Amino acid sequence: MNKKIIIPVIIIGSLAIAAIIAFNKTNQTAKNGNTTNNAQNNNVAETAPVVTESKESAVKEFTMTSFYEIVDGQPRPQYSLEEIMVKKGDLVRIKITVTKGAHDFKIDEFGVYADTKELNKEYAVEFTADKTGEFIYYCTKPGHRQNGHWGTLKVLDN
Ligand SMILES: [Cu+2]
Repeated sequence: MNKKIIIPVIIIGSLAIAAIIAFNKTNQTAKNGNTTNNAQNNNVAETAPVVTESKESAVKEFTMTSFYEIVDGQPRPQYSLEEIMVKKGDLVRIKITVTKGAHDFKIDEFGVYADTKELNKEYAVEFTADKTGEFIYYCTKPGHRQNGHWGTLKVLDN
């Protein structure tokens, strides 16, 4: 009589304990999982705005036209901006639209080149001004630089 009752009690008790242990383990895993996810989310949330902010605040955008005009019977090619000033580390974006003639745009020291061959089409170059100094942007078409088709990029120390 007693044995008949005790054995089922032991079995049920064991099952109950096993179930409790299993449940606790699952809970811990779930908690750990959540903790990990939260940590990752926090990292993303903390990092993302900083990156975006620094990028946006550092982009220096310039827009210029590129063309020639006749001065004293001679063609005078030129850029509408004769000088561009940025700070070291800035991401520089220069938009160039040729409105008259055939021209291009080059900065040797930053490996920047745009073949701005289509009239009235906006071309853009982008680079990081990672060194200070004064650099010349110019048109490589024969005779253009000598006749004025150039400007100065000034990169200042922070
Ligand atoms: Cu030119």
